Amino acid sequence: MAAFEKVSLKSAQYPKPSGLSVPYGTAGFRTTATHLDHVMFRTGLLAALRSKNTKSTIGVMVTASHNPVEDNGLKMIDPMGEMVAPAWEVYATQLANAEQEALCTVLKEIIEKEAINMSEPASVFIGRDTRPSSESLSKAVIDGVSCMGGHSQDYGLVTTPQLHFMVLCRNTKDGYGTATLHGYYEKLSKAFIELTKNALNRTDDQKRLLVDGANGVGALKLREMEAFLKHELQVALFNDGSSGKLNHLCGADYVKVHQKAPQGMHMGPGERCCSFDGDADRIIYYYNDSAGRFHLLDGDKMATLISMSLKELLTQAGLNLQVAVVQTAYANGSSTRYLEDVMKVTVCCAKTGVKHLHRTAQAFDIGVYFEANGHGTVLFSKEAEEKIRQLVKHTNANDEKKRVAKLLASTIDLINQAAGDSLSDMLLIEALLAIRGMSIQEWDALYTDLPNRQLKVKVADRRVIDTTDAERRAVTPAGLQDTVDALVKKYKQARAFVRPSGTENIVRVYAEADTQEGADSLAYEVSLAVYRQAGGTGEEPKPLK
Ligand code: G16
Repeated sequence: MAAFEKVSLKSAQYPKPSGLSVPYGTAGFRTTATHLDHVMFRTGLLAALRSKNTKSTIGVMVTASHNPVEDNGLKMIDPMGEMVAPAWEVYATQLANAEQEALCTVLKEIIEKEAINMSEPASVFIGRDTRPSSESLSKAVIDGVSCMGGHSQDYGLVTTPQLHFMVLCRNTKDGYGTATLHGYYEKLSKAFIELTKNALNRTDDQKRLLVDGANGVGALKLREMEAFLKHELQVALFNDGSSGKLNHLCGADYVKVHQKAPQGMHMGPGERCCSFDGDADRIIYYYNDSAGRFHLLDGDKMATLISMSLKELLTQAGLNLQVAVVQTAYANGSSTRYLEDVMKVTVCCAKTGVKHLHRTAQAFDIGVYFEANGHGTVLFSKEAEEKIRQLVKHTNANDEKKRVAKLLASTIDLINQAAGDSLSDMLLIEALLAIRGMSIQEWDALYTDLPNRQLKVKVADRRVIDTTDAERRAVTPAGLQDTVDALVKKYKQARAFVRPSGTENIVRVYAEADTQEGADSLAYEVSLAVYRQAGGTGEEPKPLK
């Protein structure tokens, strides 16, 4: 077959470094950029196969998101804009790690197993972040697609969720949107302006938002979108990439993990601020109070505000639809208690990784899913969306119910249901706060987070840690969970867990307790246990100062 000859020839340009093995992790492949040429080329091959297999357009986003600028990676996007199906993650890993001579055999095995009709056309959308390595790596993906006789559309610099949006638009017949950047900005901005019309007497101060662009692609795209927002949001943009380094001392991950403001942000007391991550699929809010104390409003707080607002609107509209919230083990204990006990919302816990949360959220009329790190969105079932849109059109419904149904319909239009999206989530939070006439301080006061701490531990092989119960308990190495359990008992209102990261070569430790000293000390003690019982390397963890 001509395609395989081409693959053999072309793959020589993208040789696999011998002995190198890269897994498809929490959100795709991710490692040092210089190790990725062959992975990109081979994923291009696979994306073309997935396209033939699903008779749909597939996406490949070249990014390493929150990782340092030296890293890179990619995320594969399935037809409905969601993360690629688990079976194809396995194929991606097999293909990426096949030795050069075995490449065509592995390809043929996948084709056979999935009964792929090779005469089908293939279409792949490609995007990339602002890393210096991203452009050439995306060319390798395009080469892979073309070897399989596929057609690529290269969107160039886009945020990850923008590419998810393009893929979803292309594959839906019912007009989810137009698969262009213009279509994306127009859809979101129109919905945002519709919603904020309901917020009367908004002052310029209330419209002002300070944004940390993580020196990444999100900053560029926010600048492009501003013109569409018609001054309904007045953005002061910091870390826009013009001088600083991507994700360095800034961005959503830095702010969340270090629980402090990013560098280069000039925050006045009480000013509403937010940070994107490197590919703009996460967002974190925060402010300094008048005493200069830093307050973080993370994914849990966003899920709370969004689900609370949706529940109230549904009640006002007289619509009986179930709202559920999906979290992960990182969700602050206070948020789960507030959602369950005060708001009476169904709460589910999924494994880390948006792909897991997304699937869990699909089971509900309205599934609000957020990781504490700020990655999340809202999914509306077809039936839920239909009920809302019908009420808007319903001639006999009373005016107030119709007005509320319109608010809900605009909310649906504002949300990027394909993926967590910094731009879309930011506009949603801004619109909800405006409509509710709620300040960031009032939002923050809904509940008080339990003090918590996240740490990273370096080990020789992070795969020695295996977990269960949505990653809340370690099954291996033997004895580690017993140690964690014993440590947790020493502290009040405490909880801790360990899990191997799927994006960085480390083990993550999370601890919470009734005081910050307690959370810090528990996190340190658990880190030490990981270091000692799971093959730690480098320096032993030290107590936090
Ligand atoms: C990715 C995933 C997130 C996950 C994060 C950290 O985020 O999309 O779902 O929470 O990695 O994962 P881990 O703890 O396994 O390293 P991003 O924004 O880096 O793509």
